[in-house]
Amino acid sequence: MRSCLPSIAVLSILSSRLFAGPITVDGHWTDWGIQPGGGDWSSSTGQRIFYEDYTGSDGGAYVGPGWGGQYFDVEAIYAQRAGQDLYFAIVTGFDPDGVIYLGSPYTPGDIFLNAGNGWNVGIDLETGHVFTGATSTNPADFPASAPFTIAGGTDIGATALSVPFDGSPLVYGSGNQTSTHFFFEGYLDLTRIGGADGPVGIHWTMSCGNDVGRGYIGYVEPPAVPEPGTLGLLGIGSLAAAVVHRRRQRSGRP
Ligand SMILES: [Ca+2]
Ligand SMILES: [Ca+2]
Ligand SMILES: [Ca+2]
Repeated sequence: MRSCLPSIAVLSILSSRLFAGPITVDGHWTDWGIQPGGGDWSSSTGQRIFYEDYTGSDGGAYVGPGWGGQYFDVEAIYAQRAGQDLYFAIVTGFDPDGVIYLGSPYTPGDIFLNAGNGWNVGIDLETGHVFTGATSTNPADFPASAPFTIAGGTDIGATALSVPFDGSPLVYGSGNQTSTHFFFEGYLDLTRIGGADGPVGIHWTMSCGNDVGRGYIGYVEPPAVPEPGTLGLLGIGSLAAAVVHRRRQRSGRP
């Protein structure tokens, strides 16, 4: 017979997944509380772990370590973490469908994580598949912006990822080129890659490596959620202690 109540195990899984209720991997940045018009891409949910926004209007300007202005600008990376639950988001002026610049094509890289052993966890930007022990390619022009794309590793299956391929950029402000942005958003259960009790890095760049985004989020203790079974035991425990205390009082013992 099916029980009407889910088991404790199911409840604890649900509670660990529900901690970040405000974040939905849907390609929209409103749940992060991002206010691009505020000027510094700050967020009210999670942490902005990388910020380097080129704000000029020159399409060929220096973004560091290369050039290309807003078309190549990696602007901000966000993360929200509780224990092994990691949400992340990237804002960039680089179109994930690719950019043709001065007649040359440029393509977006995959997302890489460093869970304490180097940038060896890759998330395929197109499929969302996660690779452990990932090897990688370098960007063509600025190898220091590596890693670029996943070259090999163990495919452990897909995770939630939203990238606006064939999509419209999110636009705010005056509508000129500096107001055009693309928003990537994803989630990973870190236990799938062996877990991480220390900081986790998030990295992204494009085929030339003209700009790169990289930031770290530390371990954040997940909120304590008492399980119904534990509550019951605590109640019984307090009752037993009270009984013992009263007996001791009556017998005059300490
Ligand atoms: Ca969202
Ligand atoms: Ca910018
Ligand atoms: Ca930048």
